[in-house]
Amino acid sequence: MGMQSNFIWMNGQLVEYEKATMHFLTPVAHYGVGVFEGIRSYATERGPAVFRLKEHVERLIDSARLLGFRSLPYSAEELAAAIKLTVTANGFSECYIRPLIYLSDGGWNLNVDAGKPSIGIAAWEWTNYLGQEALERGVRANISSFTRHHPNVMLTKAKVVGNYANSVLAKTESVRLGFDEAILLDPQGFVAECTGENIFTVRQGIIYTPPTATILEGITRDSIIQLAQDLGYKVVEQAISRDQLYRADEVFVCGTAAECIALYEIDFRLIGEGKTGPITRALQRAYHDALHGRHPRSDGWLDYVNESVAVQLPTQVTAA
Ligand code: PPE
Repeated sequence: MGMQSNFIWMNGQLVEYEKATMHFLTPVAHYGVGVFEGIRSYATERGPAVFRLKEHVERLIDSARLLGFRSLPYSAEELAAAIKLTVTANGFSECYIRPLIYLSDGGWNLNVDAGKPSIGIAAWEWTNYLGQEALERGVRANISSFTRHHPNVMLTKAKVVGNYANSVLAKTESVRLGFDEAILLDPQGFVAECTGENIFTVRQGIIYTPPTATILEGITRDSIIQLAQDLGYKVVEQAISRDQLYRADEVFVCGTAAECIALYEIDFRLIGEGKTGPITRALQRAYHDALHGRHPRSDGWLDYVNESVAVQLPTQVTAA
């Protein structure tokens, strides 16, 4: 996977890729005290456009607040402008964007208040997150032997860096077992989400997805629910058991990196006809149309980078 780019935005400056480094003694590397976002920019007839930028920036700031940061050096408007600047500076027609707010400058003694938040934004070309075959055929998944975080153990609403050790455990186990992705159950034993995606099932024409209590409130999840309702499908948020997954007509996962991908086999059981089902396909098409500016929802969801009004960014970080 090439993560190369020309520039990474760090604390108010575009820094050359090779120079975008952080010190070994940066607390985020030792304790996972940071929050991040995963955003994508897509090619449209009007040039590159960032998908649901406002919602991603809001969640980034919210994640930081949930983790305990009391103030940030940049506003939502400034962060959105910095994200678009990073896309433009790198000249990608399509890319994945990774903002990270991390504890730096003396945040030891396990106290967020003892350090300062630093912010970086990288962009790279990230395609086929779940493999070459994923879009056409779908992928194979297992139920992980690892449980998703209890919300009193880790904040599941926030994209905290440290949370992802749980995803890494589940994904590594899954791939070593020969699967493509892992499904994690919540501490009560109901289906929560995948390592980097939310999950949906379809049975007898109705779409089901787990409630949000123990999962990340995915922005793709929200987009898919709206697109499904536009197409006239009923979407029900309810607890889903493992056997409800096995006997579903269709199961699919969605997330910014993965986009919208069918699970055609779970724990060695074929789901439906063992291929991407018709409702998953219809939602996949609607989602891709929305991403590329070809859907009635596109204008509300896309932020066209070349048409943005410039926002003046402070160059000095003045953290609280
Ligand atoms: N659950 C988890 C645990 C998760 O990490 C993601 C995104 C989602 C659900 C879907 O959220 P959204 O992107 O807002 O629809 N996972 C990000 C990180 C993936 C990675 O490997 O890193 C992503 O898709 O960007």
